[in-house]
Amino acid sequence: MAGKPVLHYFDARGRMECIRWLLAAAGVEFEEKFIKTSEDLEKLRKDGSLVFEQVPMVEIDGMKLVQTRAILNYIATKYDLYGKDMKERALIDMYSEGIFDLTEMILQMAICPPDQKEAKVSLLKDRTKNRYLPSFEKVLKSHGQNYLVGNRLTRADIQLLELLLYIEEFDPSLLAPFPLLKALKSRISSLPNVKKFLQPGSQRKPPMDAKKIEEARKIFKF
Ligand code: GTS
Repeated sequence: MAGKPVLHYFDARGRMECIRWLLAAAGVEFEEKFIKTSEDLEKLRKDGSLVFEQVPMVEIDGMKLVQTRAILNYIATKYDLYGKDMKERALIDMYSEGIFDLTEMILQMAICPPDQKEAKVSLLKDRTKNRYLPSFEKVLKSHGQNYLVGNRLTRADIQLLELLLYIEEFDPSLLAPFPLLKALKSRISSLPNVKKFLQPGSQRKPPMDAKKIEEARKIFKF
């Protein structure tokens, strides 16, 4: 039997967190090897473990996979969280990409220079209130189902839950006008695997504080 997937990344959310979420929601146990210094990253590069010299990297089923979306696609396919046919998959991809766009804005805001912060916060609030949350609320309203696609759990729901939790952390009032999204959030949060991942002590990561950001800067040289 294949061993647990091994996740190689910095000990923080970043691009790996959506992968942790998907594995956890699928009920898959995983190990983590944390990159603590630029030498650790260099070692992985020298080993030939990183196709494009970047992380996240996940060892799974005898492969060393990089590129966040490729990793998520593989896990979603393997654990049947990717819809039942091409059309469902196209919808899932479309929603996932929207979720990536807003999640990326949130992650970028956390590490942006202080003089850009106000503008980023204001754009983020605007996009959340006026573009992304209304769009997802409209999708749920249009079909009246319990999940975004095909009336069953897919990777899009998991990614959306992760995003909604970040939004709530950033400004809880932003979620208030969206009853269907709030209901989706509670529904997915109460699924047993997800509930477990939400408990303290799980492999879910907290927001980055100033010390973590500094560590990340040293490793990834941004
Ligand atoms: N397209 C890649 C993905 O989605 O996985 C981008 C990966 C990426 O930029 N990784 C950064 C990295 O390895 C680390 S992080 O931004 O995800 O924290 N940077 C080092 C480098 O040399 O690019």
